[in-house]
Amino acid sequence: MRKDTRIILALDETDRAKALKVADDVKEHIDAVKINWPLILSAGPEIITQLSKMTDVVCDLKVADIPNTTSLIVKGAVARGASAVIVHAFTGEDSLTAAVDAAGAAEIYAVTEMSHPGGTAFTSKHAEEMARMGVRCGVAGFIAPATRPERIAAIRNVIGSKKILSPGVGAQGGSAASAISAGADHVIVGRSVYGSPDPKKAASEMEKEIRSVL
Ligand code: OMP
Repeated sequence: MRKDTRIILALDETDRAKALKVADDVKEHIDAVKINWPLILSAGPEIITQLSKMTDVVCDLKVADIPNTTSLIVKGAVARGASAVIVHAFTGEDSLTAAVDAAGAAEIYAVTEMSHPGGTAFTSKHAEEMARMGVRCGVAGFIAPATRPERIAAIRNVIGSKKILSPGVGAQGGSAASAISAGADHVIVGRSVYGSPDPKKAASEMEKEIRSVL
């Protein structure tokens, strides 16, 4: 995935035509598109291939399964054109290793704690431990919350030069500039771009905000 604007668009739009239009409108302001179940369930998995012709596609399937099933899911996403797949780290070393092996040249990003308030209830307490395990398993990077920039810094402390993608900016209350300043490589942003009356302008403004702290 390129590292230019530092923005990954979370395309949780459920109207296929609108999703493709938003992606096309903002493509010069983003480094990749991240798609999750809402778009895959409404548009079908071929949307992965279609978007991959426009930009890098991160498949946010948040895989949390046994190694064999994890491997089948990751292979399926990569075969359709995904450049990266997001999996949960709490499943442990065997499942994470299976994901990395199945991805081949594609990247695996592991979630150690989620950005919503519930993310502090259980997994946050073990996030650094899970991040160290992820480094051992060879993941490309981690998902860390823009809603709690101090947690981005904590994860950065234990992962060296691995990448951090940070969701939770805009609609969830986090700031893109704070996330990047805390050590994120990219922010993940959804509603405040695709739900804006002018997605291109919203993405361009976020790009400027990020450039101001680089
Ligand atoms: P907005 O809140 O609309 O900007 O969207 C955020 C996107 O990031 C959604 O697609 C979420 O599923 C995703 N996400 C989080 O919000 N929090 C997390 O902790 C992890 C993710 C993710 O893995 O992408």
